[in-house]
Amino acid sequence: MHCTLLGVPVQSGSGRKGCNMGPNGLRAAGLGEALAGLGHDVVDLGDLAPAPRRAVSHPNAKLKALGETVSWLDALYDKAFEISGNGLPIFMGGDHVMAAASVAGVSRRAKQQGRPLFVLWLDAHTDFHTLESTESGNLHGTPAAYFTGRPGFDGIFPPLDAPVDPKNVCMLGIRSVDPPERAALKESGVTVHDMRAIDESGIAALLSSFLETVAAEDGMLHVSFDVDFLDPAVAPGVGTTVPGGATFREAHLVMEMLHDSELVTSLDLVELNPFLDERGKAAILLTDLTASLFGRRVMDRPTRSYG
Ligand code: EXY
Ligand code: MN
Ligand code: MN
Ligand code: MN
Repeated sequence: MHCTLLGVPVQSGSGRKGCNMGPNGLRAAGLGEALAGLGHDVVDLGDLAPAPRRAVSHPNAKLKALGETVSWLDALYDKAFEISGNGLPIFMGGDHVMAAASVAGVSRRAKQQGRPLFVLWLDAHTDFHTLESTESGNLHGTPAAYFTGRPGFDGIFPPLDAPVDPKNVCMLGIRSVDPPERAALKESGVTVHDMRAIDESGIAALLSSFLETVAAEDGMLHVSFDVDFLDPAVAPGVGTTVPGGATFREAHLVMEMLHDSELVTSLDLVELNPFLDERGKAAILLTDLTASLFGRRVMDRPTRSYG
């Protein structure tokens, strides 16, 4: 596999500092070396720079750092489309607002290839706020609303050439949803598996069923991995910890199953905040999880065909 690493050191969407060190945290934890050690062809493009600022404004006065954040999205949207044409891009965040542009860019690529894009959203949060509904004003709470084509982003976020069908989005690990997000999700067609669903059904059954659909429709699959999907006990290096998250083994199982499915075509690793981490604990776990997605295993297993 040809893997392209791209650092996206945006932190303005999170309302706090430290996520801009995320790409270097992953490099220090040995992400590139881990993938190369598994036999992959790895290129690290270094860090993206934001595009020149556009004049943008919105009536919601709570929005934080709109202009700065949009300049990152403008740059990443084009870059994501470009690099998704050659191998598997890994977008190293940076806060989760960057998924607005990484997903929109790879969705444009999927449209060009005549295939549907599916998104697996691994997160404590649904990030389904519009620019109107966000209470915190932190734009990392909005990307899933944007790329599924919810209204109100026009002329502010990059033009969305290929909205992702909400029915193609599966959210896993959810345990913090704001009331306006809950109401909008109910109408949307997005599949939301909260932690209770994981407790009751087991994470493997929920993921298998989604992968069946991706394969049956010959979809491309983008995985957006927010560090706060994980329980804070195993991954303290994130600004938005929510107790009761995925365990070390649940997370590895997800990544191992994704590997065996051979369906993943792009990946975000977001919200790592090395300033809040404990001796690289979250950075190392995120690196090890990514290695599982790219084929690290205890014992050999056959790939599994879905669909
Ligand atoms: N729903 C909350 C808000 O809108 O502020 C929390 C969003 C956290 C987003 C993190 C990255 O996943
Ligand atoms: Mn190459
Ligand atoms: Mn998130
Ligand atoms: Mn989150």
